[in-house]
Amino acid sequence: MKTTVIIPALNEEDSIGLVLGDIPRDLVSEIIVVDNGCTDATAERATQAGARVVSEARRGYGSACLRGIANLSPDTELVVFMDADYSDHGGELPDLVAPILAGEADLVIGSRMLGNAEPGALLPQARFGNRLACFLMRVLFRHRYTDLGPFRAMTKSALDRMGMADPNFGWTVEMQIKALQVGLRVTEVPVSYRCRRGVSKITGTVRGTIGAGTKILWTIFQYGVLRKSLVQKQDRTGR
Ligand SMILES: Nc1nc2c(ncn2[C@@H]2O[C@H](COP(=O)(O)OP(=O)(O)O)[C@@H](O)[C@H]2O)c(=O)[nH]1
Ligand SMILES: [Mg+2]
Repeated sequence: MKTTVIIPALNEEDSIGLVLGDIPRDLVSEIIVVDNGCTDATAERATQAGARVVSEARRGYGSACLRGIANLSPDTELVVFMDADYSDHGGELPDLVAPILAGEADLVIGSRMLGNAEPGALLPQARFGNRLACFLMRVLFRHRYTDLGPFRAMTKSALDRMGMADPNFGWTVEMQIKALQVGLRVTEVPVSYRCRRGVSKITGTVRGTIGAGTKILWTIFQYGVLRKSLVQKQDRTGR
């Protein structure tokens, strides 16, 4: 399957080359790094390391992911997302896509809870937030997720069916909820996770933690309690 990796990046010049260097190129047709207004050398380093760099002026993790999706070549069949901070192990990409290639899943979440997270790589607030979000999704959507990890793979058709929209921190949980709503086959595989290079923008900051925590809970509440559905969303946006 023609595979593209999308990597949202905000000032990750110390790590982007390492991230790109570990991705098994024989399995991947293209790597898109989304420069979300970097003020360092991330874009140059990503280009040097063989990625296609596209820019998104609107800040936010989801906005960057959406820009990456808008730049997929039309024949892409499989899409992988991962972070730019060298926390995810790109070398594990074959394990992540295996259930899709075997025809057994449409969406695969790399779970750091089932896998090996290096001590300190997942901060206590991130662990707590993941556990709480997964508990709420289990209660409201009757599916047992163990993580909201960024390293994930899906078919392009699954991605299209989910109609992703969140511009920032709600991105991962929105995807996991919509996957259930549209009836995708979802699975998790254990992945490793290492301490990031450079400076954390989300869970390593008070602002990021509060912003992400609030947005994740609000997203679950909207879909689970207010019953905002994908269909309603599509009506509103005209898509
Ligand atoms: N495009 C984009 N990427 C972001 C933004 N904030 C964080 N990132 C990227 O998203 C990933 C996760 O952010 P990170 O700071 O590592 O969050 P943490 O893992 O929770 O500490 C990294 O690859 C960042 O470069 C943002 O506003 N826009
Ligand atoms: Mg990180």
